[in-house]
Amino acid sequence: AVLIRELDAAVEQEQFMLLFQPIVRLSDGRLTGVESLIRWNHPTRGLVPPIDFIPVAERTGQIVAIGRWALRQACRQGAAWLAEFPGEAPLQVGVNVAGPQLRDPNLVADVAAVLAETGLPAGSLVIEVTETAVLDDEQSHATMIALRALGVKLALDDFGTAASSLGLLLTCPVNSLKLDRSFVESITTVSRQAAVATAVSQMAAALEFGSVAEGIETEEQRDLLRGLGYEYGQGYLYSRPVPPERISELRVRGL
Ligand code: G
Ligand code: G
Ligand code: MN
Ligand code: NA
Repeated sequence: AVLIRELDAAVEQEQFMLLFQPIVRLSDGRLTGVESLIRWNHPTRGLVPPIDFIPVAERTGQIVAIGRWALRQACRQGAAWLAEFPGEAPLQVGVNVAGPQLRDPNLVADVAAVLAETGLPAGSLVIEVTETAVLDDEQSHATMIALRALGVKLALDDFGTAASSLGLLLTCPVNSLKLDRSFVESITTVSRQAAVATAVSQMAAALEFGSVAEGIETEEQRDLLRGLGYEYGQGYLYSRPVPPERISELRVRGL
């Protein structure tokens, strides 16, 4: 297990790095955005995957400091791409924000400060929150409203996996839903998965949320999800999470 003081050292010494996974428009396969995904480059253990330290950091509260680093780094990178590809539609940059971060009273001020510091337009930042983080929590709701007021976009991540009620969608101020990859995994063979994916797509459209399908690994899954009306997609079919230079290369190649 990860030690708390190791994580403190990691924050202090900036032992983290961000990878970026492409998000594409399903109708034409164009790159429209990225999701930033943190990695911990531990001095002796090597690359530690998020599953081995994010849950710990959420329990200890260290996720707030880690998340602040990730937010700044992602916005810096987003601004760098803007400067690198001035004529093109700006990439949407997704940043995962965990429950304790959303409940941090400084989050909105931090986001505003980072946008001002990096020059990334607020509309290029997409904050990804989970159902669990926003459920039944007035403070989180107020925070999301304040983020929207800054012009930042919000996405409901891992949609369909938490014990959320559909009523959440009536009040949750998000711009888009990200269908969890567990519903995509067997979508071409398990008709019940396809039924759920269909219902989510129709509901997203009716409620005027954008829709993103996660975990697309095959062309069959892509074709099916595109047919169901999913606007955007993400998954190994397109690309694994990659270093920022690889995203630049994709842009150079006209994706
Ligand atoms: O990249 P990977 O599949 O290993 O990510 C696993 C999980 O770690 C993701 O579901 C994501 O929610 C979480 N995660 C990745 N990067 C960040 C980050 O920068 N901040 C937070 N809070 N969670 C992250
Ligand atoms: O929970 P969140 O959506 O933030 O997590 C994204 C995670 O999903 C990342 O860790 C990423 O590596 C992983 N991921 C992205 N695309 C695929 C995929 O096509 N298949 C699988 N199995 N995992 C994926
Ligand atoms: Mn995510
Ligand atoms: Na997800």
